[in-house]
Amino acid sequence: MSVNWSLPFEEKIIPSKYQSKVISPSIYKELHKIATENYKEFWASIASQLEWFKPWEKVLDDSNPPFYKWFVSGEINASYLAVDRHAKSWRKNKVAIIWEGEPAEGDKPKEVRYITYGELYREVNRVAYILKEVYGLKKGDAISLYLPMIPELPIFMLAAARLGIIFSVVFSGFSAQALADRINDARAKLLVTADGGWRRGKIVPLKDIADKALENTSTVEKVLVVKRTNNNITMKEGRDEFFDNVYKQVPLNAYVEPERTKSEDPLFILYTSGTTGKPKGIVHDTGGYLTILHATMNWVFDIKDSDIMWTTADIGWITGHSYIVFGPLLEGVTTVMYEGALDYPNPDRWASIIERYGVTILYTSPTAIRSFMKLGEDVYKGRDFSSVRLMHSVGEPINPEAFRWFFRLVGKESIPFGSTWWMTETGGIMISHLPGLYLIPLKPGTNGMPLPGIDADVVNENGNPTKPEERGYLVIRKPWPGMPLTIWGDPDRYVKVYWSKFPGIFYPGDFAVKDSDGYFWILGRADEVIKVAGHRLGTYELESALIHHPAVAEAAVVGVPDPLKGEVPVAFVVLKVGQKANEELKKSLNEWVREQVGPIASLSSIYFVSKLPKTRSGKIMRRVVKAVITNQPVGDVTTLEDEASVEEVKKAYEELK
Ligand code: 6R9
Repeated sequence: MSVNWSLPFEEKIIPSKYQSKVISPSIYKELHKIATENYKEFWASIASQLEWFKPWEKVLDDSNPPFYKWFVSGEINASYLAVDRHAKSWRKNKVAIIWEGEPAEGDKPKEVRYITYGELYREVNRVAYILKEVYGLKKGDAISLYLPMIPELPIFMLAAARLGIIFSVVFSGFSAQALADRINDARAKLLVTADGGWRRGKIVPLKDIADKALENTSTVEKVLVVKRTNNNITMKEGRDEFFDNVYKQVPLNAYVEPERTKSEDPLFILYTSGTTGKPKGIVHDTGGYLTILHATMNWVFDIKDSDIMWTTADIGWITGHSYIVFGPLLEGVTTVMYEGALDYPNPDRWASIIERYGVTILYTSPTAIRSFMKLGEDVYKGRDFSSVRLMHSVGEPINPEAFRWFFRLVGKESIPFGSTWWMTETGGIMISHLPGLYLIPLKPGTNGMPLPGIDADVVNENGNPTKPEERGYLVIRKPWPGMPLTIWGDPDRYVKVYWSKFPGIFYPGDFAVKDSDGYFWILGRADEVIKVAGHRLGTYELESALIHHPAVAEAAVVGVPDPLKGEVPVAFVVLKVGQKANEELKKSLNEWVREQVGPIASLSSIYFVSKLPKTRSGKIMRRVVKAVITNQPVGDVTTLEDEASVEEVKKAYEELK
């Protein structure tokens, strides 16, 4: 199948400021080949640049695939590497984290904190002291962190890592139910939350949501509450404690010895959406994860000691874990974090952040760029972007228009700007431009090429490599550092989801094409996962929420293209007999879903139908629903139970368009 994707496969741009780093795609391919053929040796050489307490005994244990273990028995500690090493060096007074709270109005935020490595060291140690001495937590225990974007979040992550306590950050836009599911699955003993968080001038009542979640959990013994918004909350005797009260009792110079965690010990669990209702707890190791971060911070971000790096994501997602917290701190640079929204209270808050802190490395998303673009260039007149020397995008495919616009506005068409492909499961960036190493020319919309040592390819249904410009599935053939250890508590599912479609090779679930120069273009998900404004959601999660509503009999949710958010979810709903289809019910269904899953799960439209396209065995054919509403050929429908259902979907959609 040869398809015209109307992508600018041929357009090549050489950023003038990185001219000396530019090499031709064919030379890069040779370098890539050598590293990838010798991937164990190659990754060992990268890992050896980190500081290990004890060297590994084996580079890769591949005796039980796909449960690979990297740098087996090597001893290393993520918190020691990200904090102690710098606090004990000349970087002691260097700023590790610049944090700004949500501004009330205007350009100047009320609250800004510059946390030096020396201070971070003290805070992380004091919090580790609390975890260890006050709550008696130890290596292998799990804790959940349900916090807004405040410095306590990275501090708790680093304190847990120091002790080998497995942390699970739950994005603060998730609902009580989603939080309860994640706490239960992780078997978390402690929950750390806040009274609330600021977003667009409103308080997100995190403690209230957490209280609701805790009604349905059994493992959490204690709750620590950080005061942020001072809203009224209820504290449960014997269970809840204000963080401040505990913290002030900890000796100022508390020191907690970092655990000699093993490379293959879990560092964290991060839940992500898949194709079934239950979120998957992706477990990351320690040594492999730090290795991929070290590699990508250098190759992809060309990181230097003088850099101010700003990743505009939320720490609740993998991008925040890797490139707000662990990546930048591992390299001893300054990382910027902000609370609230990029365009509140002023539409150009993001530009003001770049200017005020002199951001040099910018990592953002296509959705963010498109929302800036919508306002037109005048909004940014007079803004100084000259500090930015390199930028990348992540989270979803970037459309060439958005690429060109941002490249001109911020990049002055002279600095590297790529779209880095990776996912929660890969731990770090896998396909990208590598301005820190050698740079192949940019093409608007492409992802570039796989990193050295990353054996990615595009294959057809039979697992054979596709021809240039032919659509296929993205795969990764060889293990890499940063890959998951497993799905928490469900190793069979890990094998089934990622390693079974093409036996023995990793299947991420994305469609991709490779062009004739060998550049990769990731086109979007091949499964029932959608990216709404860069947030990963399973349509199945939304469906499960809908069918729990008393009025709903059946539901199908699919993602449809959206000019701003990339994709948005729309629902086709079959009501129970006797239920009235009206606007009021639509509203209540939407509220219901937001409540069940979280405010990020807003359905863009709801359509009522009397039947859904299903196979004869009763499975909803979302593929058919999606084809109908996106005006694509419906393809093979021989297994369809009732063809009239297709017409029904079409009619419902057309009528409301
Ligand atoms: C890092 C992150 C992973 C999914 C992935 C893919 C999409 C991410 C992309 C991209 C095209 C890019 N994706 N980066 N698609 N170009 N540069 O986003 O992780 O939330 O787990 O999502 O995001 O579809 O499969 P995660």
